[in-house]
Amino acid sequence: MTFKTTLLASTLAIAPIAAMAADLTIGFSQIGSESGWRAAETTVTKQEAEKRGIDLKFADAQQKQENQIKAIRSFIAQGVDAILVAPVVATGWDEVLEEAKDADIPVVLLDRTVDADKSLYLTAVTSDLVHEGRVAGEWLVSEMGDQDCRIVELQGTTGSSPAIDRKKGFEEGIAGHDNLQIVRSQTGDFTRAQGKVVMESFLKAEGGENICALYAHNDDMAVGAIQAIKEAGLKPGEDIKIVAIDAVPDAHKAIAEGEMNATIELTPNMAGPALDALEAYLASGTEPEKWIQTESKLFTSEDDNQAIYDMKKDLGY
Ligand code: GZL
Repeated sequence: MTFKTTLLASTLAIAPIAAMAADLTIGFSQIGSESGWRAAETTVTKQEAEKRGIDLKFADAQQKQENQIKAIRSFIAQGVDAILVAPVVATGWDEVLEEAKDADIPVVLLDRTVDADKSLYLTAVTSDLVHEGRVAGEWLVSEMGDQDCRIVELQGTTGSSPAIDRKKGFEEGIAGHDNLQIVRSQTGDFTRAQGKVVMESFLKAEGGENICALYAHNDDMAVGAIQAIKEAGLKPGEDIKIVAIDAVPDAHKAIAEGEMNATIELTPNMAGPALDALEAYLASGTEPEKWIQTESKLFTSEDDNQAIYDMKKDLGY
């Protein structure tokens, strides 16, 4: 074939996919807006859909699984081309995912996983949640050396895959270092408000002087806890070391101001890889890997956190 024919053929080949994307209607069952990171994920998902000319049907579940299941059933009834789900908890999805499969509607999981047969969803776009927890634990090991350190832990939403896996990873990260002990661990439901309330209860129960470090499963709970630590007359980031996950702008700001020590970045752009996989699948049946993994990066006071804050602050968090 001549170059010209090849170019024409390849152009024609792209056209249907582009047309396919423009004709797509995709339902998105979002957990809610419990954290700055979640708000950014929603913003980016809408941007990614708009870039592709996709008609995105958005449903906010206010962190309730029954609302997500209702939304998925509504998307199925509307006959959408595909469904995105950020599953609030890991269990209880088999029935509704079977219904989507029976309707021949592919489902892609965003940022969290489910305890269901992998045949019930096309792919899951998530970070390595265990790795994130391990990096947090290993950072604290490097920070504390041989010093004794009584740790309190703010867990994410009970039963969610990030809460389960980030706890597991952190415990792996500190394993073998008996000078590091988790003395309190409780859910703060990934929110600033609950992070503050639970940290206040930790301070009251343990005595602030007896707490060396806080590990929070997300930055929003850490930011709430920072307020509680200050109100207890202690210096967050100094009297109590703080490590969390997400790398939202306010975490970079807190690190720049010496009130927090480390965070692990979670990209809010899960939708880009998800929509790319869906377009390839719907246009030509290309089956993606069951797990599309996003990167995780550790940020500490050695990074230019003010500059990163300035860059991230307008990204929809
Ligand atoms: C993790 C994601 C978590 C974020 C929180 O993949 O599901 O949910 O870390 C959010 O900020 O609430």
